Amino acid sequence: MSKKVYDVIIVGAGFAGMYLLHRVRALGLSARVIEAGSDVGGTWYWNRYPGARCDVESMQYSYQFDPELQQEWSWSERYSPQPEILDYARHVAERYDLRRDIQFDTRIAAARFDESAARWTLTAEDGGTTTARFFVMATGCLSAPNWPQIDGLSSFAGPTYHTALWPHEPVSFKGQRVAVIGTGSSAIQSIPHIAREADHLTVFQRTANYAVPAHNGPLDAKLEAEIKAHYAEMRARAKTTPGGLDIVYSKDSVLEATPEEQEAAFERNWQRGGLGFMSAFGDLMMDRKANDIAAEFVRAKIRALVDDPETAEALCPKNIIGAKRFCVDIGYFETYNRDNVTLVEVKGRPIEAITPTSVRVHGRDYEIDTLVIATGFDAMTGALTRVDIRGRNGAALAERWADGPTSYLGLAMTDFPNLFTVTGPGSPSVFSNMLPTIEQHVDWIAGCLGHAKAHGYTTIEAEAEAEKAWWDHHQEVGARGLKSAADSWYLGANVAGKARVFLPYYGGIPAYFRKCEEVVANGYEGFAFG
Ligand code: N01
Repeated sequence: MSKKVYDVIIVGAGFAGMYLLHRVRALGLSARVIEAGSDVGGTWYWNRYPGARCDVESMQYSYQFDPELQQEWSWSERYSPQPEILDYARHVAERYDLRRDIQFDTRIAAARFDESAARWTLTAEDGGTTTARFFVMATGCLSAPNWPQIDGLSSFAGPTYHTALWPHEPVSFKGQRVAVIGTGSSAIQSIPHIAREADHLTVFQRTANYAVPAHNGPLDAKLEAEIKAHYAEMRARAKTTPGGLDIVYSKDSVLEATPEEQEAAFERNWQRGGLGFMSAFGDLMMDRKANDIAAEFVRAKIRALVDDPETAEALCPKNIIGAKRFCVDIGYFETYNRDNVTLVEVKGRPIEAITPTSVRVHGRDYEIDTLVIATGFDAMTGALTRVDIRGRNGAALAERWADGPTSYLGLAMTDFPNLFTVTGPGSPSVFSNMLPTIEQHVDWIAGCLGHAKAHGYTTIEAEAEAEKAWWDHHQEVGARGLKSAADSWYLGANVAGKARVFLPYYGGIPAYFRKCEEVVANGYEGFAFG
């Protein structure tokens, strides 16, 4: 019996893979989704550390492709906790009967393009193969965990947990001495929870981070009803902002405002809470002096929240505010007022080693029972380069990207025909509200597949010139202002040996969406069909 050849293979059953499956089915195409986890949900399936929740408000972090789905689902809190988002993903899988086309517990190791047949064959780690005309990597921007390179890490005798690979069984810290390495978003969310449970918590901080309070709480029923009555308008407004969030971005200059006006605008945003803090003025990411004013406002808040002046000073970030990913917290800074929490700075004096029972810094052993690694991800490219993807003439994606990726719109790459990426490098992705951005990419890819079907094309490929022009533009935009001035994962700076290249597109949602629409209106400009 000959093996089935699908029209489309989709790797990943997170929000991107699930919606794409729904869209390609509607085109009458056959599809198979292959997922490494045992269930749908992607990032919300894997990142289940204590305190994990979305930094984007619930009413904005959901699908909008189906108004009925949008109306029938209710969130319980202003910012949804991970278990509720996972329930939502499962609900979507049931509601659209997606599971029958998803193969779980299968991690793809390699993909080969057969030029003569114009097909991709994917090989899983267990040796199983799947073949299709088109292949979409819907593997997420933050899904390849980054482990720190610290001597002796594997020698630690107690349990070691990575925030991005958290066990499905409950983890108890009761009676334990716990270490957390890292102070990014995942650590900032989990540290208050771990501190409440553990005997003692030691946090190893390399770079202090800016965080603004979430002011989380039960979702206001009146607000929910109001948004639901005008959902489409809110979604449309969000698409006019750089980050795809329904937030009013001021164009005013902080440098032209009086100290009282500055204070009032920052205080308003601090009290509102969440990711929109930097919307207070228009020049905060353009000018170092302007940026310093916002940074100093947050530092003053940290000094007021933390009792011990030395700890408070250590928790005050000294770098550019907003260059690294902004954090949203629930009681993070106050956690350092607890007697059972110690902050150890490791900037300029890195962790020397992990021994079977301790973390060693500057000759001192901090004895611990449990180790929590919160060191983030090989962002944007890791999930793509960890699969051995070979396109035309055996071109290897990982080799092609050794000095940094290139891509046309974060959607497709020259020499890799019929391969699409959802929210790939060169698209706004992590600079925006991910769910609407995912929907835009999926809609674009589905439209392109529909176009190929209608015209009987068997290959689609990004043209080298179009890819280069987009990438040059993307790098030029990324270099504007202050965003590229810090060693962030946006530039690959958090992974040893990774090329330093600006990864997400910084030109904003409106410009990017417009460009994607123009490409279609101009007959898929920059793509070759065969
Ligand atoms: O990872 P990170 P994350 N020794 O890379 C430190 C998204 N997210 O998992 O800054 C000591 O931000 C490192 O220090 P430094 C969100 O987009 C979303 O927290 O490199 N420390 C840093 O402090 C976020 O940005 C939500 O000097 C070491 C930390 O580890 C992204 O995921 C929730 C070290 C890593 O921070 C990643 O966040 C959570 C070493 N050897 C996350 N190596 C939502 O709400 C690294 N570090 C949707």
